[in-house]
Amino acid sequence: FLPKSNELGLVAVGFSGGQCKPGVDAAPMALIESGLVDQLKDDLEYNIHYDGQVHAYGDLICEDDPDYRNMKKPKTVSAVTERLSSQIYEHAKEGRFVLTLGGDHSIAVGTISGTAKAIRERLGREMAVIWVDAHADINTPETSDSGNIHGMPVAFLTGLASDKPGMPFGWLKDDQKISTKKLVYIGLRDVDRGEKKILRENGIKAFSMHDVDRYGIGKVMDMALGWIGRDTPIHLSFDIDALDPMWAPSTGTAVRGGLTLREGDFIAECVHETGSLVALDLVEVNPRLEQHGAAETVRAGVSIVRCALGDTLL
Ligand code: B3U
Ligand code: MN
Ligand code: MN
Repeated sequence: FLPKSNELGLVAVGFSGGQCKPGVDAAPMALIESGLVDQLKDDLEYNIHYDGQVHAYGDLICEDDPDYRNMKKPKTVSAVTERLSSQIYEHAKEGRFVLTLGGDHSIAVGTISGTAKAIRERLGREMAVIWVDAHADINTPETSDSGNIHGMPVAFLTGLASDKPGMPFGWLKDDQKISTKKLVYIGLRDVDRGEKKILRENGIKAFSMHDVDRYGIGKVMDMALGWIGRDTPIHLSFDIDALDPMWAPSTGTAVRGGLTLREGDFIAECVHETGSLVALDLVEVNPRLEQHGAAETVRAGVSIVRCALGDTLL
């Protein structure tokens, strides 16, 4: 149902305002400098549409940005994700695959809203999201302990949290949102109490590390893709902290007991094989946090992106 295309829109998002640790904004440059874009062009033969910049959205960073509903930097994160949403939409409506290099995970409010709207218009379908992460990122402003918006994007994208027009995130319209029924998590192991309640009460499909241990990643992927159903466009949002810190130590909130690099790559490979992948976010790589682990974390990120874009072992 998706015509095969090698057109790829790339958006580099140097934004860290959804959490408190600087450095995650340096990830897109680190990923590009390690040869990611050249590999996509030369090895995987993508025709890349890229404006050549890492967007920092300096004009949208708001100095006077007090907490609102317990959210930190609400105006800034809202304005940046709204702008990003239209950048992503412009690529997706041309039928391009959209690759976003973050940045912290708050940027998914922009990326997923952009693709969800374009896919609705272009294919008349509702898009599914596979969220690979140690965390569920589904806190509402009221359930969040930290107030960091990178822990809330899924709540806004599913409509479990919302703002009135004119308020932060009031710009998000229904045609930019996704259904809780078309959302699947993989890799969870650090989920807040309020988030567990939200997952339970909304019947959201989630495969924790316990499930990966019990069934193995092969069966987990069969079940995850089975839940979504064939011929459903998929947006993959990959938080590098889903991987165990052994493979990806340089990230803001590393949690032990995570996926191996091969399990992460396997998830990306399986989603590619469906032929239904329309967009990928790679987020939360922070090359400033670890002296030695940074290069390894960047390498893990490059590997995930390559696998999701069709690189094969043989
Ligand atoms: N659930 C916590 C912690 C967290 C979420 N995402 C990350 N950390 N990376 C929160 O702040 O909402
Ligand atoms: Mn995340
Ligand atoms: Mn995370």
